[in-house]
Amino acid sequence: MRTGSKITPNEPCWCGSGTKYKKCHQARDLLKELQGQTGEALRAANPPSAGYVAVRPGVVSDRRTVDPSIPAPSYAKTGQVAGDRGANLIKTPDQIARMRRACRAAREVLETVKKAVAPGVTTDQLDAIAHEEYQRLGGYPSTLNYHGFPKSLCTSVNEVICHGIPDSRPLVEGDIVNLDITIYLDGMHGDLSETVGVGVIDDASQKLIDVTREAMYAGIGVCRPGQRIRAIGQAIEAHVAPHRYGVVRAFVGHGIGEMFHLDPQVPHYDDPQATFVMRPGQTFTVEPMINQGTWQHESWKDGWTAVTADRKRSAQHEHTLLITERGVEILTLPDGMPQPFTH
Ligand code: EYL
Ligand code: CO
Ligand code: CO
Repeated sequence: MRTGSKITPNEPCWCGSGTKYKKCHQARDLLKELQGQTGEALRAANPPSAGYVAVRPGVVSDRRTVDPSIPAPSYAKTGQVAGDRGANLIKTPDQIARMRRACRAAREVLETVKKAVAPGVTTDQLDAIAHEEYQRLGGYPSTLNYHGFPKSLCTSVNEVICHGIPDSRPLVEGDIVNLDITIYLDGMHGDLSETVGVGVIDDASQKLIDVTREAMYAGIGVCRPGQRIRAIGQAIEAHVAPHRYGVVRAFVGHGIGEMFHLDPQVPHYDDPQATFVMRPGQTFTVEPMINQGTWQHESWKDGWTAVTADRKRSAQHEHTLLITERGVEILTLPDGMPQPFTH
């Protein structure tokens, strides 16, 4: 760790390499300094609304076990994710049938967890409810031990952008919380999330949630065979721009199937590199994270939780989609809700 006086560019680097500082660690140090200042400066110049209290990490309960009779993905034991992200992106009719069942079950789990959201309920209690519901439906909670992730859903409260770990923190009236559910069922993953209010929430938070949902549907609405993935981010940015919200860039949607994360990556901003072309039989998610302020994030020391750099609130909605001959079908809609787009 370096402290005190600055090194000049032509002095030997502090790391002991013997190389001049300018040829060694100077660029990385400058970047670090800049990034370190960004969040603090943003928060000082433009603080979150009065009455917003920062979310603090709570206590994470012991790992829950899954009934050994439930088929689990290979990482369930190891925490290591194996497989080829780019293999077999076009699903067969059998794979599509299994995707439908997984996505329908994921929706059921989400609806069950949503009903339990109330002031005083801890996010760990939501994890316990989700954990039981996945198993009742014959499924494995896909996030559990995925790259070592410790819980059965992600609960992202207020300024938490995504990958919030369920813990001992009770939900408070006025909070917003994203519930991100993924089930592994019939050999397929089905992934969806919604942000909901806890009790009565302020108008600014409700508007953030509504615009985020609309932005997700704007992105889904451009999906059809022959369309580039880039069009999704363009549509989302166009919808969000008038509200001057931040569109998160660090976390993206993803192909999904036998593996939780497959190609393509699905940016929610306009990325000229997103040249992948949609074809019938592909399945992927659209899951924009939209912030009241800056699009930039910081990570908690736990290594999972991503928060907004200015600590303003963030919302997210997610669906799993199937590209059809005629357009797009949403696989994670609630039971009986008509498809909003052609398919
Ligand atoms: C686990 C793994 C770092 C999820 C999604 C849970 C979190 C942080 C490594 C993407 C990536 C959910 O698609 C997702 N949600 O919709 N990692 C995820 N984890 C995790
Ligand atoms: Co998800
Ligand atoms: Co996802």
